[in-house]
Amino acid sequence: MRVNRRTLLAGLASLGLAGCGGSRDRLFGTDTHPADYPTVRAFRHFGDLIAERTQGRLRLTLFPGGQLGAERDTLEITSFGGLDLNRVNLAPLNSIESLTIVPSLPFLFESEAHMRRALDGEPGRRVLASLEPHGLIGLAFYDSGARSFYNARRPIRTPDDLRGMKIRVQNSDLYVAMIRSLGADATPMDLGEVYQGLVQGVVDGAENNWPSYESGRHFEVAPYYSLTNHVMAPEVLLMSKVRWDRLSPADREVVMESARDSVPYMRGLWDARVASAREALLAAGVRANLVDPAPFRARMRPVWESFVTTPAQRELVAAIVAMGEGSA
Ligand code: GTR
Repeated sequence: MRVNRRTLLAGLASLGLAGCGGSRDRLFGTDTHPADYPTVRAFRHFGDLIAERTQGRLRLTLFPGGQLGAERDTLEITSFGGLDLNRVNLAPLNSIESLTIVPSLPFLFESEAHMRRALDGEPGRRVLASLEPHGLIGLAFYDSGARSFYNARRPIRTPDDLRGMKIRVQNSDLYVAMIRSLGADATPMDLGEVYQGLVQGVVDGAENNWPSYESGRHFEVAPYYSLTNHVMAPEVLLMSKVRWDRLSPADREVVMESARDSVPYMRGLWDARVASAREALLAAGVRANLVDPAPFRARMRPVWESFVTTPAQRELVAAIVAMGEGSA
């Protein structure tokens, strides 16, 4: 059953559980994905570590499956203290904090290894720290692999194949610009609306990684999956600063370390899920095709130029590029 989120949040608030003080021991969290998705399983593992390390004093109650709403809405609620913990993609943070645009840039990372290295290192720490003035404590990055295009019409081999198509993107101006630069029409839409959007022809296609393409069952209505691997924007695990500020220094350390310790667990789940989703989808008849990324990458120059504008963003781009295989 779907929980009415207004009622639920009002209920949490009236119980004094949603950011209203006291020495409560519950941590309320949300994730847009269903219970078996790697982000949600890792989130639970994070909660288990916290419970174990506080002898059961701090416990996580997690609402998965988008029960509490789309990422941009739950993000707002989290920054005001109405929710304690949230796992979102970096994209809906792009309009909130400009440094988050950098790891979201198309064709920034040369490989998954490069992405993990950069996010585990100083560049990742810089992005997580940039969220605090917005009421959010960045705890850790989770993997989201690489996103590729899928659609109901034809295989995409060059940007021209996208011409005239309506492509759903996450709620980020960066991705609207990316799609326009490829000659297609961009339609920002919440994840929960994409399946129906594809069925009704509101959009012709979308883009995502193998596990989300499978989990949302989008492959049923958009069976051409073209491996552009154009974006590797990670997932991020967040805590509301309102809640963070009320934790003791010792509990903050527990929360931070438990988040970090859940990352290797998540990566194991992630790699296995990418492999199983790919196998299941190919067996289900998805028509996947390899793509030469060069002409797609070439179209991204003006996008980078208009979205990387501050010295802090430029320094971050340089730091990440310097960690790539090509610069070794
Ligand atoms: C998924 C990601 C979600 C959400 C979704 C989307 O890969 O895990 O957090 O951002 O993509 O496309 O909306």
